[in-house]
Amino acid sequence: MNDAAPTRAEYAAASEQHLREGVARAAALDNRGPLRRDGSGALHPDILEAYWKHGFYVFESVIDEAEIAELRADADMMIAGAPVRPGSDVDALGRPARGRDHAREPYTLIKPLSDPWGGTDKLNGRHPSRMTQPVPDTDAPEYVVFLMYGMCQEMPAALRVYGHPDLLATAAAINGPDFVPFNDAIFVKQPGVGGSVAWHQDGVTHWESPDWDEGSHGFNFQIQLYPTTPANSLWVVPGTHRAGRIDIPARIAANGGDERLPDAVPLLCRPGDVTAVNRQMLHASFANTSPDMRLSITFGFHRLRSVIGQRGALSMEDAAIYDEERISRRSAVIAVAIDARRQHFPDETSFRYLPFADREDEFRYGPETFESVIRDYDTRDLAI
Ligand SMILES: O=C(O)CCC(=O)C(=O)O
Repeated sequence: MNDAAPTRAEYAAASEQHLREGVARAAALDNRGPLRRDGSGALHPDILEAYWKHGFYVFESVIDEAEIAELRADADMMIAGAPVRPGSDVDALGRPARGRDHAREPYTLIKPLSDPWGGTDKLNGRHPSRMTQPVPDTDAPEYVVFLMYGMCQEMPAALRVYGHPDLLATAAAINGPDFVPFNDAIFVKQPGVGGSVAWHQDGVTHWESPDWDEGSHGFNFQIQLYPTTPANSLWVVPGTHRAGRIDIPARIAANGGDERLPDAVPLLCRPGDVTAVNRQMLHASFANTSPDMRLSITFGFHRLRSVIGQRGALSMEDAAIYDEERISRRSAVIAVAIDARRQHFPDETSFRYLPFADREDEFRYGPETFESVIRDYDTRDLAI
C-alpha cells in the first residue's frame, strides 16, 4: 500500500478485485456444509479429513434463528454498555458501563478502522506487519468496540451456546475426548469503522516442540451472527496450519507490500453458520470499510497434552503454569454451560464431556456455580 492512508471509500474501492478473486478461490474448496455426525455421534470423518486438509471448515446452519436472535440481543446489550472510551466508567449514554466489576477488562476499544496489534510487540509480537489503516468518515466515533471478553459471564445466550452438543462433539473429534478450553472473544466489526486484525498465526508456545504437528495449537470456532462478506470477514491462507512458523513480513513483501495476499480466501457465512479454524493458520481481517456488520462469537479448544504444564501466554498476565487444578477449573465452564443449555433446551440431547462424566450433578447451572465457576472464569483461560 502507499504510505499515505487511503480514505475509507478509497480502500473499499481499491479492494474490490481482490475480494472478488478471493470469493472465487473460496468457492473452489471442498470444506463447507452441514455439521454431520456418524452413527456413533462422532463428527463425520469426511468433515474431519477436509478440516485437516485445509485447516478450516465452514459448518452451515448450525445455530437456528431463535438462538441467533438471543445471541444478538445479548451482544447488542454488551456493545451498548461498553465504556465510551478506554478507562471510562460510563457508556455512550452516560450510564454505568458494564463489566466494571470483572477481574479482567471485558472490552477492547480502538480508534475506528485502526489496527491495534500489527507491527507491535503485543500478544507475544505475533502480528509483525501493520495493516492499512484507512481514514474514517468524518462522522465516525472517537472509539469503537473491537473485542468483548467474558461472554459466559455477561451473556446468558453465550454461556448456553458454549455447551452446544454439535460444537463440543467437533471439539472432541479434533482434539480428543479430553479436550480443554482455550478462551473466548467476540470480534465486533461495525460497519465503516471496525478495525483490522493483522496477519498472524495464533499459537505461540509449541512451534519448536519436538512433537509439533498440525494440531498442536488447537482451533477456534466462530459463530456468525450476521452474514459475512469478503470485505468484513476473516481471511485465511488454506493449508498453512501445516507450514510451521511463517515469515509474514516476507510474504507481504513478496506481494509488493500489499496485505491483500493472493492465496487467501474469505470465510463466507450466513447467520448461524460456524467456522472452525486451526490456530496455526495464517489469518487476518481487513478494516471494515463496508456497510455491513460482522459479529463473530469466537471460542477455542485445545488438546489436553498441548496445555498441561505450559506457562500462560498471549493475554494471560499471570504467566501461571497450567496444572491440573487450573485446567479443571477452567474446563468446569464447559460442564456448567452444558447444564445451562439443558435447562433452556430440555428436548436436546446434551453433550457428555468426558473429564466431567458422572460429576454432572456437581456442575448444575445456578447461583452457586455462577459464583464458583463462571465469575471471572476468563482469568483462568488456557492461552498457548
Ligand atoms: O475474526 C477476526 O477478524 C479475527 C479472528 C482472529 O484473529 C482469531 O480468532 O485469532
